This record gives sequence, C-alpha cells and structure tokens, in this order.
Amino acid sequence: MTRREFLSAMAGLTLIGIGGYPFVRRWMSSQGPLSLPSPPTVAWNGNIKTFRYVIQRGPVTLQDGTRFTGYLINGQFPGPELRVQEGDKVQVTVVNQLDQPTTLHWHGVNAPSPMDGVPGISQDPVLPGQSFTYEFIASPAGTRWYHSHVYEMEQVPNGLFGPLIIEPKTTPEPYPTQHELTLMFSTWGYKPGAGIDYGMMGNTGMGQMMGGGGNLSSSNQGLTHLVNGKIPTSLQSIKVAPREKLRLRLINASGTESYLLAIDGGTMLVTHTDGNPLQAPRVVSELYIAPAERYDVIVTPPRSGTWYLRSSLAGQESVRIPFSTVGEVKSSPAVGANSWSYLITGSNSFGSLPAVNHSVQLVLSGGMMMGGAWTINGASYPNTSPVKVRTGERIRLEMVNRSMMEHPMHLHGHSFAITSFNGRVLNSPLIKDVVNLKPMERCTIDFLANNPGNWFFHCHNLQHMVGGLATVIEYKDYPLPHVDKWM
Ligand SMILES: [Cu+2]
Repeated sequence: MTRREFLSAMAGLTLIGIGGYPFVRRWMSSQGPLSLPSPPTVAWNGNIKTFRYVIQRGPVTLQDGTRFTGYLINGQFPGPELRVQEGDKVQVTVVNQLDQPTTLHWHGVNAPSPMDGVPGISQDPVLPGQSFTYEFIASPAGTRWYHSHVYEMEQVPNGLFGPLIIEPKTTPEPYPTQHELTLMFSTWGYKPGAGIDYGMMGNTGMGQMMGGGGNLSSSNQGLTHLVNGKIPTSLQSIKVAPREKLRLRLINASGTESYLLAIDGGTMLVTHTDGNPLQAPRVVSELYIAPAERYDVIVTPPRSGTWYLRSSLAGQESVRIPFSTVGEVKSSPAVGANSWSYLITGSNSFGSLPAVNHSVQLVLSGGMMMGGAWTINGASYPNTSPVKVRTGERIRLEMVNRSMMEHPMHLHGHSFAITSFNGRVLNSPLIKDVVNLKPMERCTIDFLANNPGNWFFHCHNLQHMVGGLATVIEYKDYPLPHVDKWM
C-alpha cells in the first residue's frame, strides 16, 4: 500500500480526528505584491569550497569528567564551524564510518531538495561505509547550521551538528561589528528510548502551565547544557573592550530545550532572526530562543570586570557564560528594555494580511491528550496530509497550538515571513525558518513556493518530531517522496 492509498483509506478517520478544526484549503486570487524572503538561489560567484567530513564514533570527555562515545565529525565534538561566502558553491563530502545510516541537513539554507538531507523525503540515507557529496550554493547569507536528520535523538545531541555561517557577498554588513563569536547551545544526556516526551511528567506540561508558564519545552531530563560542546562555566572568559560592539551568533541546537538569555545589568541589540537582518534592530533585556532558532545580537560590556550571559527558565539557571571587560566601563547602559517577542517590531490588531494563493490551516496537538502522539490536524507523521503547492504560489500556513507544550516549527528549503502572531498583523514581518508557538498561541507564516521539491515541515523539538509532529510540503509535478521513517 502506498502512502497515498493509505491516506485515502484514512481520509474518513482523519476527518473525525480533526474534530472542530477542519482542514481548510482556500484558494484566493493573487492581488498585490507580498514582500517575501529573498529568492532561493543567489548566482554562483565562481568559487568552490570543498570540505570532507568523516563521521565516526569516538570518545568525548566533558569538563566535569563525564565520558561518552560521541558522534564525531573529523574527530570533533560537535562538528566544526563551516564558514563560506554567499554565492559560493559548497561541496561537503560526508564519509559515513558509522555502523548506521546518517545524513546532513543544511538548516536555513535554500538548498536543492535532493541535497536537503531528509531520508525518505529528499534523499536516500548515506549508508555505513558509503559517502555522499552535498552540493549547494550558499544562500541566503546569515547564521545557519547543520545537523544529522537520521535517528536525531541519538545522532544530534551526541555530536552531529555544527554552525554554518554564510557571510554576505555585499559589504558592508547591515550591522557591522569588529569582532564576532558563535555560541551554539546544546543538551547532552538523553536516555536511550526517551524518544517521546508526553508532556506530562514532573516539571513539564500541565504543572508548569498552571504555575504561570515556566519551561514549556521539556526540562528536567537530567540533561547537561553545553555551549560550543563545552560545559559553559569551563569556557575561557570572553574578553571584550569597554566600548566594543561584539556580535554574538546565538544558535540553539538543543533537541528539546529553550533558553531565556540575559546579560547581567545589560541589554542585547537583536539584529538578525534566524540569520536574516531585521529592518530595524531592537534592544532587548532578555531573549527567548527555542530549539533550532538563531539570533544575532550585539553586546557591549555593561560594567567593568566579570559579567555573564545567563539563561534562566522556571527559576533555574541552566547556562552561565563568562565575559570580562578589558578596561574600565565608565557609564552603564540604560536598562529597562523589553523582552524579545515576535511582535517587538510593531503590530496592529486591525491590520490586513497580504493576499496569498493558497492558505492551509494546521492545528498542532497531542501530547498527554493524545496518549503521547503528536499531531497535525489530528494525524501523526507519516499519516499527516501533505501540503501541496505549485511553483510560484504564495502560500500561507495558519497554525494554532492546542497542546500543553511549545512547538518550534521549522520549514525546510525556504525562509518564511511571520505575517501575524496571536491575531496581530506584524508591521514588518520577521523573516525566519523556525516559528515557536507556546500553548494556545497562533500565527500565520507566508512563503513563496520557489524551490521545487519535497520539504519536511516539522517541530524541532526532536522528541515531538519523532512522536509525529511533522508533515511534508509537496510541489506539484515533483516526484513524490517515499516517506520512510528514519527517526
Ligand atoms: Cu513540538
């Protein structure tokens, strides 16, 4: 039975499962231009950047003495930072020396579909002993990352991830700084078999909700928080001159955990969302970063001596990164800035959304209400209905989260615009590839269907993804995926 036949057999059941939230597809006439993310491809600049990534198991020792057998790329945990220029032709040969299949996914890159690294949807997995060369034009510029898309709960936290920085071809940068630093957050120590988080244990889910909403991801799994693969308090203090502007590329590579970041007595200037420049940067006192999200921020020392970038959620500090000012800070920056929110650049509850060709409602649910499965419109992947699009269409996904946990939803192969959030229309839509929905939150995201292929659209809480919170964006006239499950 093909998936297609299975889906039609399931159609009746699916409708019942959806309950009061019918799967609505509305066709509208296209009127007026919609400002959408930059085109998927930038012209090749003539340069080829080649990399060879040998992937194998090997010992890792953390700074607290914890030892484990990691997944290493060229002997490193986590993988090396890959830095290229926008327009470069990037060729990465993955040599799989594991005893299991693997792939790499180029998160936030508009790569061609067969290079996107999702087995069963965009490519065959790279089998043990085999190699595969990924090739794509580096685009769009900004803070991106890469990670395995096979057995993610095992391969990603244990090392198969790294930063991918695409420097813009146009200079100067919109927000230039003298120095920059990539800070990649991850979590280690998932128990084997802890594939599905039901959102009902201990410090998570309902209890936290009722307590005023603390950690809505999935804390309390006995995880070790790492920054650039190290226990953050063991990092060498990051030295900054008193009036220096330091750019931090913040990447959340955790499989499950969000962070609420703040600087002691200081602020951060947010300049990019998921690598894409804001029309106007925003000063914030704290920054919430969900799994797979990236923010570029500019920081300036708030005081002399030592200070920290910390994450505290639900009253617990998970990360503390030391900085030290080289010299004396004479005046402290003004405090009292807002917390980051998707609405921070301005919004209007009476605004109207741009016209689109095709709008699809996606109701995210599951967890403890569904016996542990996570669902989109009542179905768990691979039984979710694909979203079918045609090249050139403007597509809107209307999402609501009717579960008790947050869901950072990621679209492969395209950037999207968050056009509305919780019923308010954004004055200048944020360009992103992950949108995080806390319980009962809703949003619309719009994208231009300009990269033909089959594209995974899923929750980047990897436990939720494994539990079924995923679907596929399918282009008409593009060969259908096999939809095997390799999670
Ligand atoms: Cu989720």
